[in-house]
Amino acid sequence: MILDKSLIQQYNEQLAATQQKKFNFLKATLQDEGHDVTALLEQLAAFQIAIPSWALGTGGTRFGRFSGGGEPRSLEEKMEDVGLLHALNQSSGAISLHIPWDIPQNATAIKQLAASFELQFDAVNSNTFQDQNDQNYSYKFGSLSHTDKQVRDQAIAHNVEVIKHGIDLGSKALTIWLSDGTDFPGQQNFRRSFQRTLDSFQQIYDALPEDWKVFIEYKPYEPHFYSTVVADWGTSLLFCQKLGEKALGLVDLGHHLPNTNIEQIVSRFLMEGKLGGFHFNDSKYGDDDLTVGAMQPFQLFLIFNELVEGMASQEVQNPALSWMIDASHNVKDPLEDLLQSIEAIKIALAQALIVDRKKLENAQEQNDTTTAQEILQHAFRTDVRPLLAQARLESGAAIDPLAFYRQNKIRQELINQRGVKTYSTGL
Ligand code: PSV
Ligand code: MN
Ligand code: MN
Repeated sequence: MILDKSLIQQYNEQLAATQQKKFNFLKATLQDEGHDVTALLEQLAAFQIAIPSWALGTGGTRFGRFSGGGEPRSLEEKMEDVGLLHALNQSSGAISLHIPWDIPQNATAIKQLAASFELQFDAVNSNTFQDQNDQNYSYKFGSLSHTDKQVRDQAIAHNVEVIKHGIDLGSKALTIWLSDGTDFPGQQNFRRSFQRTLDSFQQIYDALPEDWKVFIEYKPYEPHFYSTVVADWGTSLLFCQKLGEKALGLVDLGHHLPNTNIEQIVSRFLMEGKLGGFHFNDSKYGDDDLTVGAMQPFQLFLIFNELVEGMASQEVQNPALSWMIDASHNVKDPLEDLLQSIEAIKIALAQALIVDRKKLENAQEQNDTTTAQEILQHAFRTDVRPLLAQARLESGAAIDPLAFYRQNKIRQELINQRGVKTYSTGL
């Protein structure tokens, strides 16, 4: 479905007066506090968050999938959905593919389609956590860490093939999430598993083009419940440091044990210049893959607070980051869910951008804990939504993308085109 941009314009005209009123008030408040509102609007408009191809359908649990209807049936339709999101908010200008769920049969045609939706290709993702019908060896007992060299070689070859697909599409990074691990004490030797994995990573690293990066994603448990080879940020960092400059850590917010201080992890990665990017989602218990900001918006703000502070600091030398959502579940329309996630990310970014850095640093130096806390909470409690809406309005997106989506019955339109019981590839 291709969105007629004049519909967005007409819609915005209806909301323009109310938006103006809300924005003027916020603008004046922020200016009084010393902020450059034009610069803020530019930063917000420029901020793009990639959409994973597997988030466009329902999913998110191992126990069943309940299609909401009109799910994309092919890579082309997945791109169409991301194009739709991008037209609605001008903030989702990239798609991240998972191979082999999304094998591009004709890279030139796929690239042309992407260009027609103004989309780029974000990191490509390999998959050695499932067996495919045509493969020779099983990943039941691991892939890149496997005891059998033939299995490791097969998994390495898959990653190299994923890099090739990425090169054809203009991607610049490979994300490896390695599910390898054990379920019972004694099942494997921790040190040897690490060393075998390092050797496999090294071979994949050596196949990276000059201008590429590899992101090493960590996760404490699931699918394995006793140990995971890349279980935490320390292990990810260790691999990255051993591999070299192109290897960077990837923080998936759901991949931490409850109450982990993720913002401090972000700060440590940045300090070492080893932060590659994010998989945004939210959770209450584990890797719940819920809508970003649905559970812990303050934590999200604190993460962005570290990012904004770190990336602006002369002391930090970290490459540009890759931003992505990694969320999917059964109960909401995936496109509505993604619109909510993008909004939550941008709210956190905007709030982090209006933290009074000088005052905060001063309060920290003076050990004035109350003032430091007040400064952060003041930013977090500021309703920045009119700023986001203004950035959208000025970039040709809908003032309220979710309301527009509902009002124009876009899901119904997708169901009419694709059918009621369609399932996209993914988990
Ligand atoms: C694993 O839980 C993960 O977060 C990895 O990023 C995968 O690539 C993705 O989910 C999809 O399964
Ligand atoms: Mn992830
Ligand atoms: Mn995950």
